[in-house]
Amino acid sequence: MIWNEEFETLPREALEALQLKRLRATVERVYATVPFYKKKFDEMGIKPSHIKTLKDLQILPFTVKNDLRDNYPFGLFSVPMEQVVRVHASSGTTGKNIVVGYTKRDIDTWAELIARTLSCAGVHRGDIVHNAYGYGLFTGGLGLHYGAEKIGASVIPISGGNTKRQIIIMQDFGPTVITCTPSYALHLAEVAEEMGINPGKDFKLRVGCFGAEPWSETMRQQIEKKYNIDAIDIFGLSEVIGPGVSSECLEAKSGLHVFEDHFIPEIIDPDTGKTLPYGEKGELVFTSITKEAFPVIRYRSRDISVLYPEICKCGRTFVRMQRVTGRSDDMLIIRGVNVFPSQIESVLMQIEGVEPHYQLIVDREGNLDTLEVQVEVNEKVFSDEVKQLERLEKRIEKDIKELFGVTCKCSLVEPKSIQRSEGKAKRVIDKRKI
Ligand code: DLL
Repeated sequence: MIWNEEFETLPREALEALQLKRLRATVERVYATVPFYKKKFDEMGIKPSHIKTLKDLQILPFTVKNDLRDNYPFGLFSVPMEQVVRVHASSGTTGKNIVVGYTKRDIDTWAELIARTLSCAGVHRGDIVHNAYGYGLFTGGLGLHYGAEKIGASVIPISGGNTKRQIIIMQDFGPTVITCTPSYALHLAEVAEEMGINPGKDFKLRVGCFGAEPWSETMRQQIEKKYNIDAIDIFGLSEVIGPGVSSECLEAKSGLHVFEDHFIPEIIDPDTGKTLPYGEKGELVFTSITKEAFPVIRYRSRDISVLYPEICKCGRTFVRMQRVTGRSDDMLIIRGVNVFPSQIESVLMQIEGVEPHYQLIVDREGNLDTLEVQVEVNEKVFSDEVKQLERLEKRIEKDIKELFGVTCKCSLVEPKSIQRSEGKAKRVIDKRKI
């Protein structure tokens, strides 16, 4: 089912003409209203009038996560705050969040994009959507919410957590659609089974839209089998809009359609920054071409994928991206929360007696991610009583939870016990098999 036939099936030529018109308007807009872009363009001798074809996008500079941090909180907004009706935030590379904003029209655009996403999965009016993405600063909960309402579905805004209650509600309210991270879906199924409930028989679910973290074909099969549903991959990132950047379709389940009338995707070589042709693997870069409050020019997502242009059997003409297989930076996604090792480090380094030698061990127990923070302490602290050390561990766990919302186990270890590296320190040991 296609939500917006007019745009989602545009012939390539017409689509490209529309993209160029919108791109030029966006470039003019950021040059005129965002000092960061004006300065960057001026330094490179670029004027908005230089954008004459879509290929000219490649002369524009990249935008990276640090640019958002440097302009924290509202420095990259392209409209005065009076026109910003919503803000969301996501994790930056250090302790500070990065902040994004939306005008009323942006919120409408976003709802349209989620309506398309849900329609890709065959969701329609009359469906009941159990939305277990987190509500709040994270874009998942509210993002899905507005789009589900737009198509006329009934939304259960359950948010994340409180798993047993979620299961009771799923039994009683009979949702036909579930939206959450894929790992949480598996966890929910496991808890349901422990409660004597068979997720494949006792729920009315028909389909699920899963994203916000990497997952594999194997996980798809597990989810589909356990719940007896179709599992659809949905993708997005806060900096670009949130969920609603691309989605798989139910017909093909083969690659995610990028909503190209709103975002222009590129694949680049993460080392050289060179744009790569369709079919080659590299880092996804997005330029927004309709956003008002927070337009982004060539935003480097750090997500690794491939773009392929073959027209899909569902009839959508948009280019597809392969499911995201990894990242070109060290960002971890732990239970749906984005975490950089540098953020954890900034917490550790504020504590007296803690040494700058640490390791993050990420694993999956059952279907839930676990994080262990192993950190060295100096001789003096290490010779303290066990109770003292335990107190310090608890404090670090609490600080990390409060600052980033991630539950972890902290283990203080003996001085010089963490393996030293000769080159780049190996901070992360990711044992998850997804
Ligand atoms: O995770 C937006 C979202 C919410 C997408 C709900 C889908 C569903 P951020 O918190 O800014 O936004 O995190 C964005 O999450 O750069 C990817 O690394 C990862 N990611 C998102 N969707 C997928 C997916 C939301 N389907 C970062 N597969 C992105 C793999 C994903 N990784």
